[in-house]
Amino acid sequence: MADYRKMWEDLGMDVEKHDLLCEALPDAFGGIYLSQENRPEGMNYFNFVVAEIHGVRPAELLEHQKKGGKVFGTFCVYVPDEIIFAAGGIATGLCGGSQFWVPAGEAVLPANTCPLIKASVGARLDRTCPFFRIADVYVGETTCDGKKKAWEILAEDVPFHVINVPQMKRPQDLEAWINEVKGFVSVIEGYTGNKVTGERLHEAIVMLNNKRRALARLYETRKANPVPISGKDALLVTEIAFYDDPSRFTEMTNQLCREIEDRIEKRVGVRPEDAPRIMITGTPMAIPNWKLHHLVESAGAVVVVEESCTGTRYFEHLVDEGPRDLDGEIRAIAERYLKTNCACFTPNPGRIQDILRLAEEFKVDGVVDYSLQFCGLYTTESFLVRQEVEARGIPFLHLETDYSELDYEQLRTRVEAFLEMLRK
Ligand code: BJ8
Repeated sequence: MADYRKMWEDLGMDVEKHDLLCEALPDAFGGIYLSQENRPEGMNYFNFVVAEIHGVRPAELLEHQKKGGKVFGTFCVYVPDEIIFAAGGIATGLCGGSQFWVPAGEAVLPANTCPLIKASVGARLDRTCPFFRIADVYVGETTCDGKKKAWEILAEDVPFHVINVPQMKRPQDLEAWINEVKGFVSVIEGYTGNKVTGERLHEAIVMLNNKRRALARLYETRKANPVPISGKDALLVTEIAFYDDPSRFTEMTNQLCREIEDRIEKRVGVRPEDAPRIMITGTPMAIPNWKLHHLVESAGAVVVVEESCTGTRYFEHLVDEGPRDLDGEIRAIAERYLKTNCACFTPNPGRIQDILRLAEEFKVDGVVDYSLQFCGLYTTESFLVRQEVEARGIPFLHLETDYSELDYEQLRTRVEAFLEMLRK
């Protein structure tokens, strides 16, 4: 990584502690990613983004701020980024995916809190992540209890806005959600000092729809056999989508897709045709959480699809580009976002239908259901997911884990036994 020390110091970061994080990343990334064989050339851009993860993009965000722009840090795919971009702001994902930040989170949160929340709080309080330092305003949501309470702690340290996400999907919930999104427009206008016009919102809708289209195109290639790109690589692209410049990300992903589509024509794959095809469903995997994909793919299988917020939930469904007036656009945004099937909704049959549909479309041999430890929502929903998946004759494995490496060998044994069963 180039020398960004001065930038980090100016951001008030604990640079010495941050050095420890920077030292660990190249080895982890090298071992998990760069050691893969036959990777598409187009992954070089995404490798570069990781290599410069706390440098290039933070510098761009600071440049934006120097010109008077605001940066909004978000933690959930329910935050309508369109509105932030339409107001001349930049939205950037802040979810923590590293064990490095967990202890600082545990200093203020109960230990039995999900690691994503602990790492997110820890990254802020530890002052070891530039993204958490740069964001002018954090935008949280009311999806789970752990997050709701964590926001109150973070709000002592940084300006915070919480979006009220409904817990059901009845017509009255949609109307309440439309109002919430409308209120969000005013909040963002207040912070940026810019008006969200119908025209600017339309541009932002198209820009972010194009990002979704590029991701959908990437996932489409994973239906091929042999699979032309590893699950690890596809996951990395999706994780980077949360904080890269949206237009550049779309361009680089489309470029990667062109190469992979060419691979499909030439029947070039990253695994033999008989490698078990795995769907991973459940909680999101924030960068650098590559643990489960690495386990599954090191055991000779290939992850072909993720039904998660770092997967299909992030890009499925476009915002209707038809309406050109503000009210119509806000309604279209609210409708699109409410189609996301998070386990915070009750009931949540749409998620199970999605899993069954994706299992068929991607011809999966087995489903691995992944819950971050202490996530009551996804761990509880697992019971119904298992019932429906197994009723279709699809083998199912539920795993609950955190960000540490402590259970790695235990998980490996379970994953290998599951794959062994699929091969019989
Ligand atoms: S829409 S999945 S991004 S809330 S894993 S913090 S739910 S205890 S991340 Fe999520 Fe939005 Fe839903 Fe998606 Fe809580 Fe569970 Fe932790 Fe979670």
